Amino acid sequence: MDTPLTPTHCPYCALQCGMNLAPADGGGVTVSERVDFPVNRGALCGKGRTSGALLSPSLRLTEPLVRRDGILVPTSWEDALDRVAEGLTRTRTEHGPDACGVFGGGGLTNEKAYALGKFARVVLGTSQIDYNGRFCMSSAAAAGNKAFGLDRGLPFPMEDIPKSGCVILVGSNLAETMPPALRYFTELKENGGTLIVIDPRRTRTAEQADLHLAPRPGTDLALALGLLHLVVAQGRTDEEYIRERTSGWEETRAAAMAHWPEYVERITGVPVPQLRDAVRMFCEPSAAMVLTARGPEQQSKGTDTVSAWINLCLATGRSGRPYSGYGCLTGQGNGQGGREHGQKADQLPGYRKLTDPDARRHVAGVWGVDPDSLPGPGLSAYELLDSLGTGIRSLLLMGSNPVVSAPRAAHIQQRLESLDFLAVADVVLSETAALADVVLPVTQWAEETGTTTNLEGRVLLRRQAVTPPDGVRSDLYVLHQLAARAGVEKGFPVEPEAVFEELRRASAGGIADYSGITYRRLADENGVFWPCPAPDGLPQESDALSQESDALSHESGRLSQEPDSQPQEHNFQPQKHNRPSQEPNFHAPAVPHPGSPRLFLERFATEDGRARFAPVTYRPIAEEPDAEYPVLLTTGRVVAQYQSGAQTRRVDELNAAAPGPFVELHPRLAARLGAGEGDAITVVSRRGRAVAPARITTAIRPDTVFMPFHWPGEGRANTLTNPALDPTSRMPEFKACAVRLEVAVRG
Ligand SMILES: Nc1nc2c(c(=O)[nH]1)N[C@H]1C(S)=C(S)[C@@H](COP(=O)(O)OP(=O)(O)OC[C@H]3O[C@@H](n4cnc5c(=O)[nH]c(N)nc54)[C@H](O)[C@@H]3O)O[C@H]1N2
Ligand SMILES: Nc1nc2c(c(=O)[nH]1)N[C@H]1C(S)=C(S)[C@@H](COP(=O)(O)OP(=O)(O)OC[C@H]3O[C@@H](n4cnc5c(=O)[nH]c(N)nc54)[C@H](O)[C@@H]3O)O[C@H]1N2
Ligand code: SF4
Ligand SMILES: [Mo]
Repeated sequence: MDTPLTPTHCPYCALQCGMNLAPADGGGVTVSERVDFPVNRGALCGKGRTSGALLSPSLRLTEPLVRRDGILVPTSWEDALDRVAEGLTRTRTEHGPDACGVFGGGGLTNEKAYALGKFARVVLGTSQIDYNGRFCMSSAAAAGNKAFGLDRGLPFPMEDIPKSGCVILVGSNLAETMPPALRYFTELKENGGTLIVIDPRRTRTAEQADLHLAPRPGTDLALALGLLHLVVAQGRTDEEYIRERTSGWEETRAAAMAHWPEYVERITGVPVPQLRDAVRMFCEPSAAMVLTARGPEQQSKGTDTVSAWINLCLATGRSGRPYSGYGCLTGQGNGQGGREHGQKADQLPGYRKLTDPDARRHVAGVWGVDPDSLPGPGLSAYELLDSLGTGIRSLLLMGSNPVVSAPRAAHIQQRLESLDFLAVADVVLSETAALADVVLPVTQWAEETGTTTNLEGRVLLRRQAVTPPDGVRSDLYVLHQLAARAGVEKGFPVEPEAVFEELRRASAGGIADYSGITYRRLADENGVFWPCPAPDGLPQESDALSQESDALSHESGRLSQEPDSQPQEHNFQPQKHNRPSQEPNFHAPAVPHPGSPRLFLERFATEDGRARFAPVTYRPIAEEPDAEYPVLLTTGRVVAQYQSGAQTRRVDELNAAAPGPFVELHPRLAARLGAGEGDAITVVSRRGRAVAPARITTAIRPDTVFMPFHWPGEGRANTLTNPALDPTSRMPEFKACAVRLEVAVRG
């Protein structure tokens, strides 16, 4: 007999690889290949293949925990939820709503991210909500919004990559961070295109490159400006495109011309001939792309750095043309959708601005509250965590493990410990959950249904494949119960599809418009790209939902307002489709919008339809090496561990492949220190010290060391990192800080 297969998507990264799940003998699931999903066509990395392991009740949380006499002990759901409600209510009463904080995650489904943002604003009435995506792609988002009027990581599907003529990958090690995506770059080369990789390390990705540039960490801004200088000097700009489709060129050109190649070589360490080779390879083909990831983005000037790469694409006429343009490789499972629906400090669903009166009116209408009751923007992720125990006294945390992943982590751990009350919803007892007063064990991926939006902007349906263990409830249930305890009986449905139906209405007319997307379509069409407006305005409300929203009551008194019946004007036109007209047709049933795989082909999402240059200039990292701290530390990932490791450190096969932290360093640096392979190296920064074994390799610059950040304890890389923030995106400088090295113990 055939085993029933559930087609779904991986719980981990933003590629959201398709996979099939079948119930396994003795519980859990068997993961198998799912070839009908185009992004990975069946291929999975080791994390995806082993993702079923974490369903085992022996590895995950199966009952709520509360702290008694300093120790976490099992309790009932009623008791756990009562305590969370009490903790939050007490803080709210004693210190006001803004003393309650909420911290979310880019791994949460769209439904959860939406409900969490609504919970913060409507139930807690707090402005203090942000999420770990701030540590991820916020710099690229800020630069993309500025230049294009819209932030969708990739404005084209991955399948366009092999059809390009040249791709520059800036600070992405996708051979380790999204292994199945490497295929697109292999195909690019097979088709005669070229690959340039920019990384201080000769990574597995860099090994695939036709040209590898290895700049000093934190100097990508100078590098991009130097390339633009050469583009101008060599007369390789696309003047017609600049005239027709952009604004702000003159100032930007002038700024770039101050960055002479020789000056750029001095800053970056990349020889001028390599800069010239890169310009030639990028400019000669008729189509070319720049894709950035965390390398250039996780810097205290990440936004300007991404702007400089966008400038290069605009000056050469690349963006908004077939198989060309700028894209950001988003990281977390729902890194894209998680940044669109309101768990960000400054944001309402549909990628709306919290400060925009029309946006407030629209969303308040859907929520059935007074627009004036919605708080304003709050603190960014690091600033929020930094204010714990002082400004913020109680925190509800869902989908992040900042004890391991936040910069200056020892300080953040202290801040978490100084809270009056901490509640953590998680699948496992993460290092952060271990500090909580109440731990809520929630359902994960294969145990529930929900949508995610992958790095291409493709909205996907993740389906439930197994029944969760008895003691476990969903994040949506948690929010529903907490809202009810605060007197908000309606508006927080437990059913994911009901939340999605409301999200459709809340996003309607916004930038990230999901109103034309339904669960049915997602199942039938294998994903739909946003924006996807409903063809005849707002979607039909389901009966259940209209009751939900109409009856929404609020602690501070019932504030009723009819939901907006008019969709807002789109501020841009999705490109033309080869489907029938999208004009409303009052005689025939409206034709569904096909979704928008490719953006900007006709115009950009700015008011005038033009892309905006940004006249950025170089500035150094926040903490340059000096006599006391002479070496640069950069941080990142290895293929077998995911993020803070809360999930993957529990999987045997992955631990065998990547058992612990290490310090990667060049033989010349090792020789200066007198360190041998495997020797314990103490790495000291102004924030603290960490110890890990030496891994000696010529694949890294001699002035730089690299540590992965997946582990807690003495090898925690984030004990060292610098929380210097980008002024626009508030992204911390994970990718460069000054350290000194000592040999701790001979191995
Ligand atoms: N195995 C695995 N896969 C993952 C994840 C994981 O934790 N583990 N996390 C997911 C998430 S959330 C994300 S955000 C993505 C991240 O995906 P990537 O961005 O590919 O990952 P990182 O390793 O953080 O950084 C990429 C590269 O940047 C380089 N780099 C360091 N400093 C600089 C610099 O100053 N300039 C440049 N140009 N490069 C620099 C590093 O050497 C590294 O090779 O991966 C996703 N996939
Ligand atoms: N030094 C350094 N630090 C970094 C980075 C770096 O490159 N260098 N990268 C940064 C980046 S890009 C990122 S994205 C962050 C990520 O760092 P974190 O925010 O810590 O990410 P995760 O480890 O994925 O944590 C997710 C937690 O949520 C839990 N979880 C999973 N699914 C669910 C769910 O559905 N509901 C709930 N309630 N919980 C769930 C997991 O078990 C885990 O404990 O780290 C950042 N930190
Ligand atoms: S590449 Fe990402 S989405 Fe694909 S299997 Fe690996 S972790 Fe999962
Ligand atoms: Mo990330």
